[in-house]
Amino acid sequence: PPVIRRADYQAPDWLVPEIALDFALDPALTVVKARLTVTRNGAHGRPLRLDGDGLDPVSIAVDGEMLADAWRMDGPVLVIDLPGDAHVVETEVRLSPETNSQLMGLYASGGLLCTQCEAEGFRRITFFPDRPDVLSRYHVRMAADKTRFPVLLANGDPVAQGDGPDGTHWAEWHDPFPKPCYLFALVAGDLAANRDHFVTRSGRPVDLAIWVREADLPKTAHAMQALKTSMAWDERVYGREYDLAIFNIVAVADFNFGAMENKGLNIFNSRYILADPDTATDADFDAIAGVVAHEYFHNWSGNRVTCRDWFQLSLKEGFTVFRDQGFSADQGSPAVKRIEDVKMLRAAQFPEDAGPLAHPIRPESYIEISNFYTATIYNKGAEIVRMLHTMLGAARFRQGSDLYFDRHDGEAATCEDFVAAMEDATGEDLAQFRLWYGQAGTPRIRADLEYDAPGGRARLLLSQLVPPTPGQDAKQPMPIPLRLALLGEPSGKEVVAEQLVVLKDAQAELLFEGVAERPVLSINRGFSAPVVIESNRNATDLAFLSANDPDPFARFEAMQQLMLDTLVAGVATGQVDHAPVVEAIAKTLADPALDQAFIAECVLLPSEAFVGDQLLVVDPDAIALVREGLRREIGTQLEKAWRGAYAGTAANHYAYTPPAKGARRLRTIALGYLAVSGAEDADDMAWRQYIDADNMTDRQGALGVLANGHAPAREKTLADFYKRYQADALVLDKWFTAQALSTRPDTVAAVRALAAHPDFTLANPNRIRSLVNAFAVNQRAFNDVGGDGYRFLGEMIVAVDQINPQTAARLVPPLGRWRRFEPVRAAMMRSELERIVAVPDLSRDVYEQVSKSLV
Ligand code: HT7
Ligand code: ZN
Repeated sequence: PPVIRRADYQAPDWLVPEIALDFALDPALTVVKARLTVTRNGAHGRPLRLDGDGLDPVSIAVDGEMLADAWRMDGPVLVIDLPGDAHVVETEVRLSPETNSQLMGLYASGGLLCTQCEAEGFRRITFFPDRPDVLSRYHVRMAADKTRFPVLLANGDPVAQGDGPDGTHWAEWHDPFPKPCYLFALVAGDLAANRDHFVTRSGRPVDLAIWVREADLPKTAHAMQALKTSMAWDERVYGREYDLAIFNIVAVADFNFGAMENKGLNIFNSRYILADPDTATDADFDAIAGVVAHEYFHNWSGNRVTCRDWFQLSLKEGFTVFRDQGFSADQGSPAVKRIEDVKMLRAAQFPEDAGPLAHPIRPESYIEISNFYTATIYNKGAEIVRMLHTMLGAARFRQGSDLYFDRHDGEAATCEDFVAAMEDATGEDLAQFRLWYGQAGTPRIRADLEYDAPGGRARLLLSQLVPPTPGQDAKQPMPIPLRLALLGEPSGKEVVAEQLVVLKDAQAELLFEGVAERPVLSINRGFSAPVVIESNRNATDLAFLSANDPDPFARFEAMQQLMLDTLVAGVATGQVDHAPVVEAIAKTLADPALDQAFIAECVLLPSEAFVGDQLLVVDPDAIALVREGLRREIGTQLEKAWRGAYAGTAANHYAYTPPAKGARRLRTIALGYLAVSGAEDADDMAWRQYIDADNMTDRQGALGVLANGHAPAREKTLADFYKRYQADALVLDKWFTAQALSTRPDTVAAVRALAAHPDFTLANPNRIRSLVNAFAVNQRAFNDVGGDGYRFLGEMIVAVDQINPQTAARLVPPLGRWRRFEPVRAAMMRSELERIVAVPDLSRDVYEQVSKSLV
């Protein structure tokens, strides 16, 4: 398959300032007529090339004349020779939404018809220059059966509607904002709306509606509240107002991603809209608010200012993730939110950056752009924007973002435009900072502190190394903003106050005078740079920081590092010194100044996968043995404290407030430690928690704990859960996931059996993710030494690829980590990849991921 390169970018040959679309909608056969006003862009003689994917032109006309022979197909592309500089081109195509299992373009989901166009789905709907730098004004007419599709929605504002022949009706929508075709959307279906209202700060009224199946209306209140809060937040923090009279959101059950920011008509995976306490966990509620905010914020960072080409994807996604992270931090505990975001980065992005699929946040090439909706583009992209924010400060960053939005409003921009706006608005020299956009790999920072007690001097030696990644052997030093301080031990006071040090060179030395007490280094506070820190801090230093660092992130981090050092040493030597970790956890649990949500984050051990990421050669059995051993010690030695925490977090009734959420999280963690300690009543406690729960968080927590064990309560709970929630697809997903994540040795067999369960289907991406993606992150089960986990995933990749290549391709990375594993597993993983790549008619999506993983 052809490779698309950033360096080959050329401005479009033809622009399309206006497009009128006419849809005769029917799930079996939809007729799409398009009328494009095209203008030649510059002086050239090249023909008009309109992208298509699976389209057959029924008719083509230019300036009202049917064309017989002045067009041709170049593969999927429609090529038309045009004599003048401006023409009207009309095409007609036929689609079959109900057989569109890829969920790109126009497709059917649960009786609805809906679209997904980002990145390149519009070419599956009509012939068009499907690239983000062609911006058009859209006028859309839809007609459909009135009984089956009483609601007809598209971007922008409704302008007319009426009844047609044979029980049909029609509606017309007009979007006054020029937009790239990836932001086009329509929805037709039998939907009900939760309606609300927002008045912008300049006094413009906006009608808000969240469209769902009638029965789901009671589950939309949280999303609506999140939408209104996001709208106000973007006005307050970024000065950005909404710009249309209507903002519609539609929830659909079958969706490849989380949601889509189509102008004025966001389409969501229903899991990021529907919530009530009985069916959604606290994490679900938080994710809903975060995704609703994310899509809303795209109205400026993505829609008003869009991307010039898909290499600039992080321009909108990294920036928008940074914006949604800020929003979520402001809704609850900023410290806990930061910890969650960093955990996510480490779980998803660090391994990507260290593996065969590593790429910079602005990639140089791709085969299939859908493969680049990655943790690197999104989450590392957000970290890079965050570093700008840290280095410039909030006020100057805001000057930069104001200039960026004003300068590029209505345009398709680049990452370079973003950095240039930050530079021009603030006068900061960001020349070296630009390296963050082009260099892949997670920098490793060495930070060693030396103390000369008699002289009262401390010396901090810093160095950085950006590791080689595919296609990038040698790297240049990047600017690394490190918020750091020195804490005096034992007083806990800052003997050197916090400062922002930007490490620009490969090495640097910092000297501190007048240090009267032994200093302990607190570094990368707030995770100010997305790097790995290695330092000469020992277990005593880390334990001290975990109890005293005033920066909450650094405090959490010290505990994580202490645990990690203990586990890594345990894997290497077979000897585990449990005491420092147990003691540090005991102190944290007993600290009355800490809130429960924060304690919960601190007392959890790093995942088995994250421990593996620290090792040169991963042996999952050795890691599991050492980690389980430490968990058991923590459970047993602190049994009384866990019982206290469990009792202290018992709620009388459900509330969705930060303290109540923190209590629920700590409660299930305490239950998990009691279970692993072998406490006799732990299974009963879990069953009681499950059956007495008035919310899904407690219920799912108990189910997760029981799913790991062999108690009779396990089967009883799984059966009860299934019976209660069988009819609710989003909750049934949790039932599949709980089993896929089990630490039991028979999990591979159980997962295989679940894949044959009548409720399992490859047609629904949520269901695939709930079982297969969940299983693939279960380090123990997936890497079962028999190799059947790898075989199962390989079979799934091949099967899903026939139906939905994007979803299949997202299953590949766990196998792509083969080089990191011990030789027996590495060979089995590699041969699974080889088996997949040999399958005939593989999609571009899977081919790219598998072939790159084998190199
Ligand atoms: N911008 C949206 C990306 C998206 C997407 C990408 C590939 C295939 C399907 C998709 N659905 C949505 C989502 C976002 O980042 O807001
Ligand atoms: Zn996004």
